[in-house]
Amino acid sequence: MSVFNQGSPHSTFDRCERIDILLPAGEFEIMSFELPELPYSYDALEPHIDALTMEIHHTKHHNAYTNNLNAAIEGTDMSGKSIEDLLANHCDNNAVRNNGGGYWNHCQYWEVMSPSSGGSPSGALASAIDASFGSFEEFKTAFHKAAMTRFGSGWAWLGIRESGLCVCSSPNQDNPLMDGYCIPILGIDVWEHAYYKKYGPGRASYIEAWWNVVDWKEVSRRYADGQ
Ligand code: MN3
Repeated sequence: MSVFNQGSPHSTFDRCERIDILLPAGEFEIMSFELPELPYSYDALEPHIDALTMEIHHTKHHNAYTNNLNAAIEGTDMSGKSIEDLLANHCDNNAVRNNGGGYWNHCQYWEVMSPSSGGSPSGALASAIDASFGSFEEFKTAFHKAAMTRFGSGWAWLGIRESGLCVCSSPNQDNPLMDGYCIPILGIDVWEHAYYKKYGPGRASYIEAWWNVVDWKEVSRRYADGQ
């Protein structure tokens, strides 16, 4: 099951039903986003991404975005809405924009990486990449450039547009779901907290190493879902 389903109202329904016995209807909050468990251990992506970076990134950074998102929507009419709804319709609220983006972006980041991955895509995704960029190598060059030229902190994305696949980047914790530019299917975190312990200021080295942990099966699944 996708981690994006965790924290939906349905996942806490049983607990809330019990709460409903104690409280008058309408006086309880059912929406709480949860920090997802990683689908692998913190050291699983070594040597490309080090264990300490993964642990801090997950338990501190992603956890903070999750908690701050819950605090931002608690007691408002945004409580109970899906993360996709919040990103598409409530990003005029800066706390939702920054922490909702941080929540979603990191959920996808953990899922599009896995040990024993790397290589190149196959099937329909490979064909789409060839059609949109010319070749897998040309796609990687475009993606690398987008990740390198994102000034300061942000993300680079591979996404689906009506015309085909695209590469783009976003600042801070923004993502393309906020303005509908594309449906992102692969995103790399280029905040320094994602790489500085191992690579120092060497963002390019981090990006090069990151290709070794991209899970193309998962990216292909996201491509199929987004069609
Ligand atoms: Mn991050």
